[in-house]
Amino acid sequence: MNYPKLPKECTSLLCKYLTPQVFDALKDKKTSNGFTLEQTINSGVKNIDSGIGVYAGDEESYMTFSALFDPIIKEYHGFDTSDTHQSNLNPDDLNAPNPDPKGEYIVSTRIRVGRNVDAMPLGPAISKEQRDEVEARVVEGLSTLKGELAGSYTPLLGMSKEVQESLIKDHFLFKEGDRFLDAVGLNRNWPEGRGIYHNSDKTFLVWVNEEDQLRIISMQQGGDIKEVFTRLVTAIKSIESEVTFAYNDHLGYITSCPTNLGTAMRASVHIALPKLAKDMDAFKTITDKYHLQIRGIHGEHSQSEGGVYDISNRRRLGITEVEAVQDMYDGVVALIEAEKAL
Ligand code: ADP
Ligand code: DAR
Repeated sequence: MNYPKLPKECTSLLCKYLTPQVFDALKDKKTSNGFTLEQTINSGVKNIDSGIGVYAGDEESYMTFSALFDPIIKEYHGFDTSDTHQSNLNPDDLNAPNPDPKGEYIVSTRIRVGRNVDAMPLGPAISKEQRDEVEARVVEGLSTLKGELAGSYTPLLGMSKEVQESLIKDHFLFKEGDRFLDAVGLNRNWPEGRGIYHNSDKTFLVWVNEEDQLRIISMQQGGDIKEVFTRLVTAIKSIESEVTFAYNDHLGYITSCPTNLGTAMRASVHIALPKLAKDMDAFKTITDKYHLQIRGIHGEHSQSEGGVYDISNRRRLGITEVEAVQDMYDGVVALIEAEKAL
């Protein structure tokens, strides 16, 4: 493998930290699953508009290619190699009374975590047989869900295009053919082994074998962030009684993308801020202060519509789940105050 051609306009963390020295140190290494440096960086090499540009094929990748992952993790999360991650999934520790009880600003709230099955390769390095085994084990774990969480699992294989497109349009299902995921092999054998679980009113959902092996999602209309978090925690604990998740004391919950390590949690609101949107400098001053990320309303790499934005916590590693949700909550309170002031 030769040093990749990385155009000077590339601003990803891959382009920043894959120096010729790091490349030479890593180019002949591979993990026990055979995952190579070339596979680790291929998404960022093929998609020069990546923000990060790297994915892990297994938990071991974070050690084998640490010379590249560590500076990326440090820059994205502010997290050092000597730091340890702490988890706190106790909703009692969250101070989050509904910041918009009249529903004037917050359209909907969604909190998701990524999880991967312990002792299995991650999506980029997994075989078809292993991925099918993950699907079967996760579906087994989903059968523990009771009460409002009870629901059904639908494999993507055999799902009608109409149903699939309707679920995606309504923000319930992952999109297909993501080029960033494709370049690292996360779409291999698609749609086999993939699917979606949800309860009857779609306030609780689980994506199986997309970017991570599980995306556990709680969501609802309005701004009752604490209720959404509480539902998610109840579900995580129920599934975890059957399925062991990949976790270590340094990196927390293990995910294929380094931006999701630690809590692997993204807590978001779709919020209408039409006045603030006219002054994006003021908008971004607030989101920077509260460590927030701005996305469009159809997920990552999409645009906002009608002054509605997807606002979520940016930090996921080195803070607890309660702190991640508190980051989002405190930032949303500040954004609503700024919108009101205008
Ligand atoms: P993820 O959050 O899983 O990393 P995306 O940002 O692509 O992935 O979002 C996945 C889907 O969830 C998209 O359809 C997006 O519109 C939807 N979504 C995210 N946050 C919210 C929210 N607060 N309310 C409703 N839908 C949401
Ligand atoms: N394609 C990656 C996305 C990074 C963060 N989002 C994830 N993991 N869905 C990029 O480098 O832009």
